[in-house]
Amino acid sequence: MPILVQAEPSAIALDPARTAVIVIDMQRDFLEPGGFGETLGNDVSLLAAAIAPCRMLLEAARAAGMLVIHTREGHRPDLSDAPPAKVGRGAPSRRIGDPGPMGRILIRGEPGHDIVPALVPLDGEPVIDKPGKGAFYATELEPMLRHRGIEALLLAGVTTEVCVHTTLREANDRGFRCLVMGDACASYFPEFHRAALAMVSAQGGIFGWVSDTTRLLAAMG
Ligand code: C5J
Repeated sequence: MPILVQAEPSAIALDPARTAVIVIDMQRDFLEPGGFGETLGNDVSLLAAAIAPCRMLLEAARAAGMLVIHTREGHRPDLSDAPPAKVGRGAPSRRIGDPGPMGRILIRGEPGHDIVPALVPLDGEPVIDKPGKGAFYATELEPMLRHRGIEALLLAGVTTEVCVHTTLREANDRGFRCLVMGDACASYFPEFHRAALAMVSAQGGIFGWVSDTTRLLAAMG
């Protein structure tokens, strides 16, 4: 049964059976002290605002039987999938692969790579491990969506202007309709968060639609 979600720039009709929720990179490495985000000089506490809305989104999606997918940004322990340009840039306090208080920074299998406890995936929910910012690059996400007949995506997670936006742009070019859940996204830079959301719905929805969990839940009844 289709639902109509109020959004910018206009309401969007969604068929829950053909819509997937993608929760992007809600990992300890980005949200907790001692991880990748903090090594870059960020105040990681700013991302906590997205946790409760992501949880509401997950609960609503699961209750409606929607496909839920989680992503994690990170690299193989031998760094063979980590571009030297990514590992070497900037002047972080610790580089990707260096030891830190939550294990090696941004490395698969380390505690920092885990999704935060409040949003742990349920058994059976796919988790996409991605080496890049976009969830489509070098992953099996696209066939996973196509095999299930998915045509629309609800996007949430961190950070709004980096991994959420990169995934949104990749999805948009692949023909998926994208609805960004604004309150379920967050950035270390509140002004980037606002601008990133505005970019989605500007020009009649150049990349898609923007809404929030309050309006989604109202639509889902
Ligand atoms: C970043 C991400 N910000 N998940 N990654 O490096 O947005």
